[in-house]
Amino acid sequence: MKLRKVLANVAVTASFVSLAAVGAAGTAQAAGCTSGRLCVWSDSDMNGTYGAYAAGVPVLPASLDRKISSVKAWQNVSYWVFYAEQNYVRPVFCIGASASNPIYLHDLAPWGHNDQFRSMRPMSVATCPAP
Ligand SMILES: [Ca+2]
Repeated sequence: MKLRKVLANVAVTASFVSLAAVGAAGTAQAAGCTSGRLCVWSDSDMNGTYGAYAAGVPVLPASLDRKISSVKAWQNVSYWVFYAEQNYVRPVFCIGASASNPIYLHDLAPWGHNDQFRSMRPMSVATCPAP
């Protein structure tokens, strides 16, 4: 129940902050952030090392392992679940996005998840596993 409430708050916040989503620094890097992908950055505000994924990542590259600070979910059809351990162990956060509602989280620190994630994957159902 607690996790579902976080999701609702993420959706509201994301639609609010998306007005300022495309900063000058992140625009070029986000060019590869195409429909259906989850995009992540090592720094806040879509800066630093960048990765875009269309499928699950059981082991993040060293440049992003426990370094992700901002994320974008664009036109995903499912929820992306983030884990505090490799190989999808210990789910701690998830975000949902639709074609009409891209989600930008400029800074994971306020959510208590900065530099935490070690693996992540899309879930086919619109629910998040219990942490
Ligand atoms: Ca970071």
